Amino acid sequence: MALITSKEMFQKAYEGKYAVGAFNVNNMEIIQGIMIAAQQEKAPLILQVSAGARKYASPVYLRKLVEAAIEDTGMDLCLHLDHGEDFEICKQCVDDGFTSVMIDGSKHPFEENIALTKKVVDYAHERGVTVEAELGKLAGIEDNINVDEKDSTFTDPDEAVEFVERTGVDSLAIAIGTSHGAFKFKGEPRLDFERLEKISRLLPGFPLVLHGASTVPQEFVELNNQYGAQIPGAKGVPEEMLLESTQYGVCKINIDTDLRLAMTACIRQVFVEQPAVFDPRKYLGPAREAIAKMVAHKMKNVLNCSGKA
Ligand code: PH4
Ligand code: ZN
Repeated sequence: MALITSKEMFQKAYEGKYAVGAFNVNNMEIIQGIMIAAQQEKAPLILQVSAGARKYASPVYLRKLVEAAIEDTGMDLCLHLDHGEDFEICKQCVDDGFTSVMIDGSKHPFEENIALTKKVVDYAHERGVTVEAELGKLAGIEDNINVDEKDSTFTDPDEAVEFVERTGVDSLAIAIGTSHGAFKFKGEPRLDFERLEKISRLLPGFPLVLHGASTVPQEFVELNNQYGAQIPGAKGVPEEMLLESTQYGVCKINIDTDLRLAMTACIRQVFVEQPAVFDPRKYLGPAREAIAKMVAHKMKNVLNCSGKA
């Protein structure tokens, strides 16, 4: 039982044509819910901490909770920094014992993104830590988007090859139409599979990453709205599209919004149906159970990674 890098996980996922779920964690109940599912499904697992989560909880708490999860379950897992925006935060996480970091230089011009990513790769690899980078800008495919707009936003396949070669990065987050949050598509959900297919063909054996990959389960959107939330029209990536992406080198699928939706829906339900309850365990407990059930469903039916740990 230990913290492990993503290296071997991704090799196996690539060959087996499945994806490892990378779940964002912000507190104990979220971690526990995910661990229940991963244990039950015997699934490989990445727990990821964003810069915002790290700031909210203070760097030490989430790391210690993840250590507790490993000790409690005896499972191996990868602890990953999500969207590190500069060298400093990546360095801190490497020094703190994270086994994987993301340097997100996607907002910088190509050459600057390469230089920043390479600096992080050099530091992390010397210390046995794997690195994810990002190329392209996450955005949904609007109905009226034209080819030029798509080319300026989404990941360019030839640039992806050059980027990987020049940085030595271990995995690459690509933009093909997914986006963060609960409102991913105005019209019908669409991903640029042609682009994905080309990137994966040009980078054989190389693991790709999908950010913004929550499915936004309608049962939780409805439950939230039924109990007072105002999130009409929330829409995510259809499960079958995520499953299809695993056929084209996508080895890591990021999920955060779905955890938030499930947790909040359950808490809202308890607050409305049991107004006398004010013991946090009485509303965080059901939220943790809902997360466990939802994550197990994803591992089995969407990521196709049950039994692969
Ligand atoms: N992420 C999650 C980013 C969370 O600052 P923050 O803690 O809000 O950052 O990287 C994803 O790709 C999640 O995608 P999703 O929104 O579709 O779940
Ligand atoms: Zn992301």
